[in-house]
Amino acid sequence: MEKLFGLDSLLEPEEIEIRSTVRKFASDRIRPHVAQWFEEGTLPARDLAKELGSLGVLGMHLEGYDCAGMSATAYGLACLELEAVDSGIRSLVSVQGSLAMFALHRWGSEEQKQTWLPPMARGEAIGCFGLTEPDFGSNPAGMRTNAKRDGDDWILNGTKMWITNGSIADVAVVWAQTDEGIRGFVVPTDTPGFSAPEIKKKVSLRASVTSELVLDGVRLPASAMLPTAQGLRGPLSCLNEARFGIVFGSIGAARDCLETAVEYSMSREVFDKPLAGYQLTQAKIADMTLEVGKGHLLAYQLGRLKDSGGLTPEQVSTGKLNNVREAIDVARTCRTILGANGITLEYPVMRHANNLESVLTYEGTTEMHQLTIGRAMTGEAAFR
Ligand code: TGC
Ligand code: FAD
Repeated sequence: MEKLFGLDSLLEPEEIEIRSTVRKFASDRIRPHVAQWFEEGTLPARDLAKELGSLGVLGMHLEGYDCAGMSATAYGLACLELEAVDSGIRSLVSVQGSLAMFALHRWGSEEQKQTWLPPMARGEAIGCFGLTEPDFGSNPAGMRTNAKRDGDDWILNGTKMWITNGSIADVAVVWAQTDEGIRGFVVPTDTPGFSAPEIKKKVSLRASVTSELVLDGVRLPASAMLPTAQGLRGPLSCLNEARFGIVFGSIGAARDCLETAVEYSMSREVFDKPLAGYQLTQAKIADMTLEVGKGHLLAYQLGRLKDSGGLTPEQVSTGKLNNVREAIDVARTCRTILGANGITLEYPVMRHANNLESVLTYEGTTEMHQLTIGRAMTGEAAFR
């Protein structure tokens, strides 16, 4: 990849160093165990969160409150290296840093920030982000979860669905309808009336905790509301952050599949010579190399735009749509190169392919990003 695209020439030495540190952590600490976690449908999330906190990747691109204050590009590279091992690990980091911590950092009161951000940056407290509901995923504007005033307090009722980190979270950022439109609430998960049953039987993102959030008369003080977020703009601004991480992360998963398939093709003999020596195999490898290289270039360009403060939601949609769609295509093609071995957890390829099915859906489906790009190109909103 490097010899064809010269990608490192686009990075600062400090960014390359951060990438190496995260790559080493992911290879030493996560890769040896992740297939087993995936098979068992478990994740030692509490321990991992503390280690990821020590590494400095939780809320890595946020300033102050014990966050590392790194560039957006450096944060993207960390996501890339984590997702090269498993999308579930990148999800843990995305939801913590880009959704829950970003929501508090961007929209929270000083008290909310002081209470939650430092322990979250250290991985001592885990956060989740409740936007999606059973009947409202792509269209969160229709959400039914509501918050009603009772004196100075708020009472929350409703159900959130498909919430990453839900059952292990110490704090949930929950979005709800109020008389003033959609508002965000900071909900300590030990509040009476809050529960988070885990969703089982997943065949994708198995090394990740996914939960329902049930809010049954959850009473919160007035200070629990995020004071400056009003309307859908609040949660959607957080999605931009997490989608940005996915632009990089998905290409990490694709790179891992491609490296695995190239290595396998060189050692696997078919019809008396290595699989790598056949033109059909090389055509697959060449085409995938182009997509993985172009995906890196797109991610780096969006990183630079974000670092200069000029990244638009439409540009994030462009990266999320392209890189996830190409990554899943690469994963499936790599699976063909591995033959039957490709369907096992001995190799990471089908695990990545299955994970990428979730990544294709969450943080805005392919169709939502097509519609966003369509609107940017034509001026016509075709969501409804
Ligand atoms: P629309 O009328 O377009 O906009 C409403 C208000 O929001 C503003 N806005 C944005 N602001 C910041 N960033 C964005 N990307 C924004 N998009 C829109 C907009 O300017 C407006 O503001 P204002 O002040 O004028 O009110 O809203 P709509 O109802 O038509 O919806 C648009 C649509 C479909 C694009 C949006 O609803 C959408 O993105 N839907 C997809 C939902 C989604 O992605 N959910 C993700 C849930 S979280 C998750 O999946 C986590 S997975 C984590 C992991 O494990 O990694
Ligand atoms: P739907 O909205 O029902 O969509 C179904 C299909 O219809 C899709 O193909 C969609 O693109 C298509 N569609 C919808 N509207 C249109 C239209 N107007 N035109 C054409 N096609 C359309 N959410 C959170 O809030 N927090 C989390 O932490 C979180 N983590 C997740 C983790 C996992 C593993 C998964 C799988 C999901 C997670 N989600 C989370 C939820 C995720 O964001 C939603 O699943 C996603 O937004 C899609 O919503 P939906 O599943 O309800 O699909």
